[in-house]
Amino acid sequence: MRLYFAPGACSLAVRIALTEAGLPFTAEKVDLRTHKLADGTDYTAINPKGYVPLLELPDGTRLSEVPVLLQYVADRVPGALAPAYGSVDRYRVMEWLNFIATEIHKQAGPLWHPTTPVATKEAARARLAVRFDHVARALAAQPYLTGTGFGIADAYLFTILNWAPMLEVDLTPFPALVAYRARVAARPAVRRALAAEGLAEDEAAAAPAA
Ligand SMILES: N[C@@H](CCC(=O)N[C@@H](CS)C(=O)NCC(=O)O)C(=O)O
Repeated sequence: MRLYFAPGACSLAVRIALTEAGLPFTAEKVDLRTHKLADGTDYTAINPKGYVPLLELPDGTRLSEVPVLLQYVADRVPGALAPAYGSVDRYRVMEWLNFIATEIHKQAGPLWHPTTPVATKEAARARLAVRFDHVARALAAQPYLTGTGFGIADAYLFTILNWAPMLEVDLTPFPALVAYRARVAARPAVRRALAAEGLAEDEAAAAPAA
């Protein structure tokens, strides 16, 4: 498999899942400012959407969208990172993936852009705080989103939480989230994934991630 990524962007979630699963893959860095690969190849010819992540399967099939790629990876190693497809527990994972994608990841979008008005940024931070409160309540009762075991929803949430310092989003009102971020960052596979993208454990994203 080949993962198209930008350091610290949401593609990190897929790298974490691949690394946790112990699956072999190569990684191709995309410059999100120019939408080119290191050799000058036009990335939009590979992924017309222009954004990362993209996962190229061994047969050349190309898949995109973080929640889909995470589930593809999880299903390569049944039971390790997500419950079986079709089970209620799996729908719970999908519920979290959708929540993270639409209510957290995309709510953070305006915070990446220097041209976003201050009032719009403050409104986005306030909306994020409401969503973080929901997540923090779940994590106050258990170490990971769906219970005692790390899963693909955690790979995604951790990746987005890692942007907090860069986006000037204050997590300190949510001690359960601060503890969770440290807990996930300490996992050996997560440390390897961060190191592979040149990120220290507490370093925020280096790439625009709208
Ligand atoms: N819906 C997409 C969103 C992906 C996305 O927002 N990617 C950002 C990085 S986190 C990106 O590549 N932005 C640059 C661009 O849109 O050109 C997914 O789930 O994969």
